[in-house]
Amino acid sequence: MKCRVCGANCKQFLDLGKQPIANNFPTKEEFKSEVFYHLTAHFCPSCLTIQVGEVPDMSKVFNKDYAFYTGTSEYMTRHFKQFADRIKADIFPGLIHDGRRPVILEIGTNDGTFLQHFSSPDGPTHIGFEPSGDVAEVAKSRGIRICSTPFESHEFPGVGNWPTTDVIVSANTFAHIPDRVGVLKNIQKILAEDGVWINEEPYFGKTIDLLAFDQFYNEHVYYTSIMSMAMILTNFGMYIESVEFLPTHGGSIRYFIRKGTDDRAVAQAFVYRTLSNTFETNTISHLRKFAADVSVRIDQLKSLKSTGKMVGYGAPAKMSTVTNVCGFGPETITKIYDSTPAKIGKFSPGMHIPIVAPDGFVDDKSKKVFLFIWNHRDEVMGKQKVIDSKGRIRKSKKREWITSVIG
Ligand code: DWN
Ligand code: SAH
Ligand code: ZN
Repeated sequence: MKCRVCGANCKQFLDLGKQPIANNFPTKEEFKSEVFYHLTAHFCPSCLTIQVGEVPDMSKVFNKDYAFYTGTSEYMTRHFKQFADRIKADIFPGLIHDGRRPVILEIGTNDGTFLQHFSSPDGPTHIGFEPSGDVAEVAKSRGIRICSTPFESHEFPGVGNWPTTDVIVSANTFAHIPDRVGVLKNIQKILAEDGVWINEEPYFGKTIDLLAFDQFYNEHVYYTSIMSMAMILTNFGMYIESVEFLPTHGGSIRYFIRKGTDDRAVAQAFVYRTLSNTFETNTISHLRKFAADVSVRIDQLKSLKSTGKMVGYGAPAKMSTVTNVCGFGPETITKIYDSTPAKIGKFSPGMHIPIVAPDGFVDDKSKKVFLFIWNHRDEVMGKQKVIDSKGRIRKSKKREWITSVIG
């Protein structure tokens, strides 16, 4: 395939076969009309971008039936509150000196878990871009101004008509948009000269360490490395000011990105150096080794089919990749407990495992549980304590918890 960013020929390193749309939970009547695509991953030797091959039509992915709501995790809710507090305390004061209202824009607002902290009438000027209608409605009910056009195709009026934006935030969304060049052009256009774009997403170095092959699915079009980000940003007159590593989604990276060019190259060189000896320096050979290790891991997981039935806990998008790659249907995983109302009563994409409400889990007799939300392990384990009628905490049931990832 040709690289979506620079047009060079890419090298394929991973093939996870035919896959359904990961967040499309069908009803029984919809089994026949499910859309499938071929999930492969590729490396561009020219701009170092890692990306999937085929992506389904985005209107089939991000629409009124989008099933992921950020607010389903208490941990992520706290994470975004802390992030918002930090922007108010540390970032705004450095940018706003004349008492005017700051301007903040979010790409991929979802249910407004982050942007709700900026939506009060006396707060900053804010706007959230969110094309998925159902989650956007929740955001709107929180007083958030929503633009439903995909960010990269929004025609911002010329300078003077759109207030230059002080802070742009994208969390787990930049990697979801195939037209990366379109996103970067619009950011370039609207970001204030001294503004900052803060982008966070799962870090691919961590995905490699954990063998987290389930981070590959149709929504994750790109897999971030600092080197690739730095190279692409240079072409758009931007640079990475600093990075932070976060525990969210199993290991994420947060980039602070500013406008600027050559004189900031020193900062970039520092970033590269801190990451030497990781996959960042030797990409294609590391990627091939990763793919070989993934294949061994998948074979190990497939062998679970012969060791008795299990139940699943959490029905994330990652679950779609695991169940479809390993061939786990209801004969192996009888049901999956998940707290999202939009998923309950439906079936898992492709393999059609029933999704049920989490209440029944406490009485479930299964000894083996496949924890698909390994990234929320602490939060899930915190919920396993059983409180008896006298309010005493009893030990949780002894169960074996299995995950797709290692470690
Ligand atoms: O990048 C993305 C991230 C931000 O979120 C999107 N492409 C889609 C989504 O990825 P995911 O589906 O892998 O996300 P999670 O956060 O791993 O999925 C959480 C799922 O688990 C939800 O369906 C809610 C459910 N859940 C639960 O049943 N019990 C979550 C928790 C914490 C729980 O205790
Ligand atoms: N920021 C949230 C949601 C991440 S899921 C979080 O970190 O939890 C990705 C979100 O991006 C979805 O809500 C999806 O509808 C939205 N999205 C997808 N394509 C987009 C685009 N082109 N422009 C803006 N938002 C987009
Ligand atoms: Zn490229």
